[in-house]
Parts: sequence; structure tokens; C-alpha cells
Amino acid sequence: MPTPSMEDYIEQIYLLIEEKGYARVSDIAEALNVHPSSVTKMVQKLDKDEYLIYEKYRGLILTTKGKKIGKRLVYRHELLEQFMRIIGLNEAKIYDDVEGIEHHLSWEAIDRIGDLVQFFEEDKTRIEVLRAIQKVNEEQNQ
Ligand SMILES: [Mn+2]
Repeated sequence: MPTPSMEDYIEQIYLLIEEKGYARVSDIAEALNVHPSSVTKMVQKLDKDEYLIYEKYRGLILTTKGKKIGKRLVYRHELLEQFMRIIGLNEAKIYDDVEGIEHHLSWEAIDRIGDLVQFFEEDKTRIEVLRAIQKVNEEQNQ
């Protein structure tokens, strides 16, 4: 099982490859706001654990195992953003809150949140009902 930090790297590498076709150490460093030497170190560890293949001058590619987990990590992040949006969290807080919790939920919890997101998406009036409750609660808190 990858650690939270390994998950962040695999997730970003997967996204970069999806968006640009490749993931350079400098791009990963920028995306994760870390020093390139930290990226090199982590990439070597991910290579050793068979999530990717890293060749110093040729760049890196995800293995089948790396792609599979990368895809799930990106899905998890997007699902949690969708969940935060549904529950009415302020847009400015969504990214950081998802980054804060995503590594600490079980896959079972992710699946159940998936059910809940589906419940709201299938009938948008459900979101309106939730907003009405929130409006009342907010007024009471003032
Ligand atoms: Mn994330």
C-alpha cells in the first residue's frame, strides 16, 4: 500500500501524463510544490515499488500497477470534490479540504460517498432540499 505522500505523487504523475503525455521531475515538483530533489528521491522509491519506471534522461512511465492506482486516486479526488460541492462547501475551500482528507478514508467509505453523490445527482431537487435546510441553519446561526 502506498503512503499518503506516495499517493500524492502517483496521483500527480497520472494527471500530468493524462494532460501532457509525459511527467517531468520539474513539472511534478511544481505541481506538488516541493523541491526537485525530493521528487527524484520519491520517484526512485516508486520505481523500486514498481509503480513506475524511471530512467534519468528518458523520463518516467507508469507501470500497469501505477496506472491502475493512479486512475483510482484521481477518481477519488474528483469524487470528493463533487461531494464537497454537493454538501455546499465554499468553492475556495474545496481543493484544500479534499487534499486534507483523501488519504485517510477507506475505499469502502469512498464507495459509500459515491452512492451519496449519485443520490443527489439523480434528482437535483434533492440538492435544493439540502440547500433549504442549510439556509434555515445559517439563519439560526446568525
Ligand atoms: Mn489529490
